[in-house]
Amino acid sequence: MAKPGNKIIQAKLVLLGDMGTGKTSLVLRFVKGQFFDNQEPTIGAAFFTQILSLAEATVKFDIWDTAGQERYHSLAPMYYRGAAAAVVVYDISSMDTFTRAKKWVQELQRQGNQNLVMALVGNKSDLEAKREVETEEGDQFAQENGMLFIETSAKTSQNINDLFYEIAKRLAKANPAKSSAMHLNNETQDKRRKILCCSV
Ligand code: G3D
Ligand code: MG
Repeated sequence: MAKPGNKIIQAKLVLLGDMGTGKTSLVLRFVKGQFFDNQEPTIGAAFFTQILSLAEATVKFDIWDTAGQERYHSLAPMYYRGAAAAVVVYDISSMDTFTRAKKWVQELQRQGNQNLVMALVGNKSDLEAKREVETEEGDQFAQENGMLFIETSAKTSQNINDLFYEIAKRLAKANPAKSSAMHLNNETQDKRRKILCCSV
């Protein structure tokens, strides 16, 4: 819950990355605490919201989960334009998805929002036996590009909350105080949102 005097940040977050890397699964794990072995492919894009309360701020995420297929590529700018944060996802068991993730990072850099908080996520860390992308490779690329880096598993939920907490922390640092306790009093708006609270 928002603490009195705590700043509130509304942040658009976009998930990008190849189809099948686990973007929808990551969001469903974060927003609903669920995971499906047979996750329906996303068509176009899907929208989710979630609130995270940190000690220093309450962050209200508007999350756009994109489809990832090449045929939807031309729609991507619609989702990353105006975003405060972008999460680029690859699958640690597929080098092709890492190559594709690097391309997304380059595209995000070209679109020129200097303040964009970017995270590189190596998902499916539970598939260690099938790993094709070493942790160091992901970490190094992320460092070179000023991104957060984390390996996650939507399946086991490893590091999923940490990913969003780290992004929220960076957003809180980057954002000057913004008003609007009113948003949090709006029960209709928040009815479907699960409020997570943490002590970080
Ligand atoms: P996408 O939204 O990036 O296209 P999805 O990816 O979330 O639809 O996930 C694609 C497939 O990967 C799904 O399986 C899903 O269950 C699986 N998956 C997602 N995250 C993980 C993970 O962390 N570990 C493992 N082992 N699998 C994961 P299907 O069978 O439906 O293709
Ligand atoms: Mg999807």
